[in-house]
Amino acid sequence: MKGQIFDTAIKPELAVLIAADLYSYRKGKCAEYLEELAFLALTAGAETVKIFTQKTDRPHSKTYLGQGKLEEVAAYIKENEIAVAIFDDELSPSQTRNLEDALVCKIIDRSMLILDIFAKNARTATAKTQVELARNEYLLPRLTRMWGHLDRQKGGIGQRGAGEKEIETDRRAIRHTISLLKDKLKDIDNQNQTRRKNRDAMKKVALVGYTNVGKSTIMNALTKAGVLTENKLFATLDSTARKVVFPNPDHSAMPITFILSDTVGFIRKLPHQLVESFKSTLDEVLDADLLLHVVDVSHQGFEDQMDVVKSTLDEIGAAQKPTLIVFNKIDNYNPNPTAEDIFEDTTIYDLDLLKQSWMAKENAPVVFISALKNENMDELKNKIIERFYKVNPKPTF
Ligand SMILES: Nc1nc2c(ncn2[C@@H]2O[C@H](COP(=O)(O)OP(=O)(O)OP(=O)(O)O)[C@@H](O)[C@H]2O)c(=O)[nH]1
Ligand SMILES: [Mg+2]
Repeated sequence: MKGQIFDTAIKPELAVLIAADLYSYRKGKCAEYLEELAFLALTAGAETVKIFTQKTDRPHSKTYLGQGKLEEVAAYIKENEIAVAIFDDELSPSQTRNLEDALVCKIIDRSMLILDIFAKNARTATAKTQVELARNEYLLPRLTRMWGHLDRQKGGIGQRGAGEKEIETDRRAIRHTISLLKDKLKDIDNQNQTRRKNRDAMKKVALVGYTNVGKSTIMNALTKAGVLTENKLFATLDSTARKVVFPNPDHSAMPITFILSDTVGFIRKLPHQLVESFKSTLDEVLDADLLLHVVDVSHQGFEDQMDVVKSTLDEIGAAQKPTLIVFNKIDNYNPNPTAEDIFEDTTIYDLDLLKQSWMAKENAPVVFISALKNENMDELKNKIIERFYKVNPKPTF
């Protein structure tokens, strides 16, 4: 909270979070979304000191919040020297401009926040290029706002012409950057395709799932790849591929070998510019023979997260892939109201019941594990093997 002494050299920026609590949301949904937004803010380096919500049909078209709520937020920001207001939706350029005027602090929307985290976490040339492209695409329609704002600050008269000329120059510069980045990504794409062709003879398995569910932890447990795992969002931005060798259950046969890849996590309202520019990374998913859809079963909103993953897979054209659902973090599982909804006839909401319910509910096979505590990892291995036999009646391992 404010006034706390931080032992890190960089002091986090103080932030307020703002969300429209839509009448269409089920109970508890807005709070869950805000918890995620606070986690995103923390990952980006901001400390949430206060949350504002407004019950509404839809966010106000000009100012996101209604007049009364806006004044309340403005007074709080002024009184508490808040540096940044973070909104749980993508704001239009004009909403951002109006909010800057009303709140007199930095205005960040959900898309910008996610882009910022991606920029912070990008390590390789590919990830950096992809993020840079997405940021420029996001920026292009917002340039007018930046110059328009400056014009008004300077009084406007006599500045307008110069401002517009500058906007045009900047727009041209950004368009040029975008086309250079696209060319660069095309080259990277071609190299990746060649690399993938070289492993065409091998079976491919890809880890997919919401961010922070434990994909990289599973990758490391199965391959000792040493991929960074962190209790932060979007720790992984690049796909890592490793060869995995399992002993064949039929001991006389050849060991089972496949390529396992770990890739970028998904999130609710992932900015479409990022989905677009991460296409080449997500090709790993399209190229896979089997998807391991990893779910954090200890997260209250895991069912919503599964829906987000399914619709993102649909968006990239991978919805029909053979899939094994891997419920992870069973060590951390706590019976919660979501489980209560599922098992309304019983008062025991233990893991076994959850397993039975999901096995019946999902068409795809499921497995429950803890990658961190190494629980049920053999079952996961067996299910992967079984799945291959099912996909290819005559396995080619
Ligand atoms: N309790 C518990 N924690 C786990 C388990 N598996 C992973 N974690 C923790 O969950 C956090 C996220 O793990 P990662 O493997 O980085 O998750 P990820 O899906 O790769 O996340 P991104 O790359 O950020 O999308 C880390 O703090 C892990 O230690 C598990 O089985 N149980
Ligand atoms: Mg990861």
